[in-house]
Amino acid sequence: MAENLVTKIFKDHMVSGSFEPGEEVGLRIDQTLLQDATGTMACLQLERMGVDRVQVPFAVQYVDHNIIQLDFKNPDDHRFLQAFAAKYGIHFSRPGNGICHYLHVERFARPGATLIGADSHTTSSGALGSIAIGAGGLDVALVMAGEPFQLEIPKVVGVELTGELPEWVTPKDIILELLRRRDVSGGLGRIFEFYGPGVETIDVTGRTTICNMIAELGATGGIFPSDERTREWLEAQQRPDDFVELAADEGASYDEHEHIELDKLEPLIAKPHSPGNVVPVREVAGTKAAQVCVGSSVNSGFEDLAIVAAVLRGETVYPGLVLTVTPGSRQILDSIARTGVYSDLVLAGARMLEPVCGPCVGMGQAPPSDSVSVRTFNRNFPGRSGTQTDNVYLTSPTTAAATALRGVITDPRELGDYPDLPEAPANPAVDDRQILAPAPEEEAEGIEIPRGPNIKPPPEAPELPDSLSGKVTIVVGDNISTGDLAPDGVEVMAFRSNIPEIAKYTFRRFDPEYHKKAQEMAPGFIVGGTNYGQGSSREHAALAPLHLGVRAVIAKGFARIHRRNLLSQGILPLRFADESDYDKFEEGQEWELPDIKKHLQDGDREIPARMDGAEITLLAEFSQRERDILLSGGILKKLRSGASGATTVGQGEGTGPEHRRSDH
Ligand code: MIC
Repeated sequence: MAENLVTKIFKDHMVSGSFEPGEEVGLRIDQTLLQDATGTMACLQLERMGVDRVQVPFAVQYVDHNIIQLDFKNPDDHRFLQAFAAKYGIHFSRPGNGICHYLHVERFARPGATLIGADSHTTSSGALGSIAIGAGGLDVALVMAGEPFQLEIPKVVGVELTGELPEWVTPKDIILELLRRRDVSGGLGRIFEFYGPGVETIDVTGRTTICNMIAELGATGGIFPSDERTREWLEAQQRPDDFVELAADEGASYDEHEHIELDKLEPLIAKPHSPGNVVPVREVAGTKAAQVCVGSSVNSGFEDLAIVAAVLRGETVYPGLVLTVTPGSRQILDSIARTGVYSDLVLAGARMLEPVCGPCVGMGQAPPSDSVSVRTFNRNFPGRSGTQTDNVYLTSPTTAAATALRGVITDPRELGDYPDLPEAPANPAVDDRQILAPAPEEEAEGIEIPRGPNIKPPPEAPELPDSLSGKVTIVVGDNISTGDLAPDGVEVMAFRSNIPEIAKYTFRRFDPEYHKKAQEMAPGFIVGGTNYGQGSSREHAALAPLHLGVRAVIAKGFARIHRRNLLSQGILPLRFADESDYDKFEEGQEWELPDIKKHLQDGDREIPARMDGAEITLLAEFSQRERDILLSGGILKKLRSGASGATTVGQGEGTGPEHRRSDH
């Protein structure tokens, strides 16, 4: 039967389960990725698993998020991670070398491979035909320890691209169009596979933009076929041997369809405060902007920066506005320097930042109070920029450039003729000297791992009692992001290695004293609306509530990665059987989950919850494996109790020759 690309790669990597929609399968993973803001917790948990070296064919640790180094905390983390990587067999990309997603697409992603990364935008590597999925640190650690990655077979959405993008309209507008159609949870449980004649018109940089922001749909991933554009890219990256042509079979079917006529697209923009709040740029044109930021983990490729430079060549950034530009990697920085893009930007007044995630996660460059900031980034959740009263719009580099020039949000088509762009250097400076190989196994034992005073062991859940009573610590609304649970920004993210400290910022946007209240009420419950825990993969959004005594989250619906993080840490993610029961919950009430242990053991899908004589039904929608994890009090406890968190199939088994490589 004709198969789509996702099905082919899944089948090639499945080590357990069967390929039925909704079935949980184990996937053999070829590569893992960590970044510094999620890496320390992942490493500390890997250490607890008792493995000496990673058991995955290729693992890499990037340092790109926590890089402001206000004091000892960030550099202590970097030092810890470098030593840990050397000892455990992980490649280490030094700070300043680039943003993990760009570097991975440049140097390591390859067609047909599977990649699990502790960052929601790991999906970027789908641009090169990988199945690339974001996960929490503990789940990535589990894969590094040699376990397959467990997930439900996703639905595959076939996105047919036809025609060609008009001038000034960019791949960013394609992903914004999908967000306009489906909003921030319209991709839940789905992988988006792009096909059709329009695909060849999108280069790898553009594909990276689309696959990066697939995460904003709540999707598991996005994938492009591996074609001539892929070959060109891999050849330029001096990795021709990684090329293999991959596409869906002729006539392959998909679970759902989208059709985007590229020539009919127009410049789009997501208004505050959600990436799904998309409208045509012309609808908000004229809005005064105080800041424009180009770059971050999306839209910081050569082509993205070249168009901004071309628009600004010989001009100056509007006086009432500040422009920042971030290249995605050292290689891109070198390319823009060699082609004059860098100097055009500098001369126009852009503030050039180093190749790190930077302002995208509130690492500096916060906008002024109550102002509008127009960014080519991927998220605009409230306060993420570092300014609590921010108004962040997300858009393409062309709209950003036009806005930087005029000082108000501007449809780039108003600028007239599309400028000539410099060609990207045919052979970018491929230089892996900033990626350190791990120490050889025989030297690893002797490596000491330095732990600064801010690096604290992660908490673990207590055992699940027979019946669980908990106080409602807070009732929150729909689309709560993990940024509300573990905020972005220099101040809070410096505590990514210190759960007791980061827990003090939990829900600070709603109640700065939440952490004290939750601790007094413990054991506690959180009550949420739909798409609870959207956004980032940060497991701190589960670890911090765990530290504060939260034992269950009851919500109308969960974002994929956060639900998994709660579960892996032994916190119950439960859904309302009847969503109107949400209204019955108030802060301070005490609810009981009677016989919860027995219900989980018996595999019950519906469980009761009681309060003062009232009873409602909650849904315990767990696989057997997930029930076992919850009954044990989280993955780490389950591992220690002898049973693996997943199947017992070793990582190396079933590795086809075409995917077995000694380096990656
Ligand atoms: C993000 O874009 O939200 C982040 C910062 O990259 C996160 C990772 C983190 O919180 O460290 C993500 O996307 O998972």
